[in-house]
Amino acid sequence: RDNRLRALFAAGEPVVNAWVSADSPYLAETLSYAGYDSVTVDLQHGMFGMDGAVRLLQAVSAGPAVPLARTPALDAAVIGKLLDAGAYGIICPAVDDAAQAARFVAMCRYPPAGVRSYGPARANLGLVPGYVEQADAQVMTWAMVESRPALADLEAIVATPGLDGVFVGPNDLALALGAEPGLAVPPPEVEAAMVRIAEAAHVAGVLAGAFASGPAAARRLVEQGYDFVTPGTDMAILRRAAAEGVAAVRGT
Ligand code: 3PY
Ligand code: MG
Repeated sequence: RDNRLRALFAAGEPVVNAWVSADSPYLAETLSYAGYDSVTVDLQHGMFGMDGAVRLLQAVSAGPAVPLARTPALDAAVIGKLLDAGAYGIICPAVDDAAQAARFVAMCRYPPAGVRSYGPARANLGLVPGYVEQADAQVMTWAMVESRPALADLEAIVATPGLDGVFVGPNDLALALGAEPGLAVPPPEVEAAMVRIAEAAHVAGVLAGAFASGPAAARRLVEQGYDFVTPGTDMAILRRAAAEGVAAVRGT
């Protein structure tokens, strides 16, 4: 299957992404059918390891959403395995400077453009023959900007050849700026940095993505020009719906 996200981004549509942190293929499959454009399997903070991530990527690809993964670190072995498991894009946490961004892009690309090792496994199944020829164009690369060094090197990071976009982690960015993480709407200094990040991305001709606490915060990011938004995690959705349901039953 082609990575439909590229066409959506080219059409200027805001792309809406779900975030999987629970080790449940059934839940991941349900999210894939729920209307999201993509579903990201989060190996950084999700409650599963690589074996779980493989099953979750399979579950996402059973439905219409594009399967993506967040690697726990800038690690060629982990990134290569997630791509071999069928991720159509990688979100890499804490990319702190342009040198790291370049290494990240190289880990997602086959030689001569990069250093990805041959062995596409599951990734091959829908694209035989021709996976290797197509992979570099299909796989999207998202470098997370969520630290002070990354803000300082922002213009160089967004200029990294082959980088598709930057992706803001508002909670780590809040910690980095001495502000409170986990708020419904990011504190003003974080929001100001996020506006600057989206502008820098667009000036360089790359995409701007971000995590958000929920739908209202994600909508606000779309209004600020963000191309790719994540309205909360699977567990945030469940917690919110559960609390609303209990309150409705109790009449509180
Ligand atoms: C952050 O907000 O720091 C993230 O990485 C989103 O999960
Ligand atoms: Mg983070």
